[in-house]
Amino acid sequence: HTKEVMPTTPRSKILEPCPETPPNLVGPLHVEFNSQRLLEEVKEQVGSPLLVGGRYKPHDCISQHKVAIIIPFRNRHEHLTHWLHYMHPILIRQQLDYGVYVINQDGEGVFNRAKLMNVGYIEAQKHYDYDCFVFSDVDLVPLDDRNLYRCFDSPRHLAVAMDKFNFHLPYKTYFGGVSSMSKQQFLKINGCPNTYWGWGGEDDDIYRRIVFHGMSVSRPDGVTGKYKMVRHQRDKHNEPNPKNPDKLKKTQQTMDKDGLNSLSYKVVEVVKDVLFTFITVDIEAPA
Ligand code: BGN
Repeated sequence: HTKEVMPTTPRSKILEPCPETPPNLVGPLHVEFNSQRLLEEVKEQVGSPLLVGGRYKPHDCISQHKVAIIIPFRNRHEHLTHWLHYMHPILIRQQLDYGVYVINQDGEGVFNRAKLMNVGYIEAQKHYDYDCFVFSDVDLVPLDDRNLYRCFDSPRHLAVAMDKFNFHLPYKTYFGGVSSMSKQQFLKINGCPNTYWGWGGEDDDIYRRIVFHGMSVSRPDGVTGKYKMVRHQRDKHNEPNPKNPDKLKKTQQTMDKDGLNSLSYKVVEVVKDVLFTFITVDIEAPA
């Protein structure tokens, strides 16, 4: 009496690299910010594929893109909930090996978006060996999932057709909203400036750093690059700073001493949620 031998399916198959073009993208997306969303509901709806800290990697292929998504943040929890609701499914379809880092400016001092971007770049690397950094405003969601949240041969500007600018670039050198840079590209430009307090100009400074270091900016086309912005009132403690336009004239002289190599801050708290890692930082803001 011989035992029947069943053919066995291997438990751990050797994984192949994910394809260059993700196969499950759907193209144009429906996005609306009118409904109230609760973080708990979003967790139930999109949280199950994620690892704690807002981390994910595909299970059926090896992702070619280790991406930290960095969100400069303060007091915009409703926007963050919308962002998470829409972005996690998109990033999963894009087959990224990614993590979401919300960099929360502690206190009520003047806001500094670009310094928070530098902090995100440094802090994310304490969690994983990221090779690509996508910097996104919390109120921007792409209207097409073919707009890839990964890095390219040149620094990339992703938010090229925002609804608030009538689905056009407001000007040719605009670099605001959502952008990506590889580790190598970000190091080359010494990161972002730390000295743009309040609203305006920091994105233009980053654009200039890129150009002054001999690189160009890549972009998706105007259809793929459409974005919807959550409508909101101007934030407190983030007024347009009249000093910023003058600073822009000096980018070339200041960029190699104002940036990653002069960054100083203190981590106040790190909280890992299912949908994101929330890092509160003291960036020594003026009152
Ligand atoms: C520009 C701002 C950008 C902002 C865009 C779009 C400045 C520098 C002064 C010359 N630049 O005017 O930071 O992203 O508008 O709102 O303020």
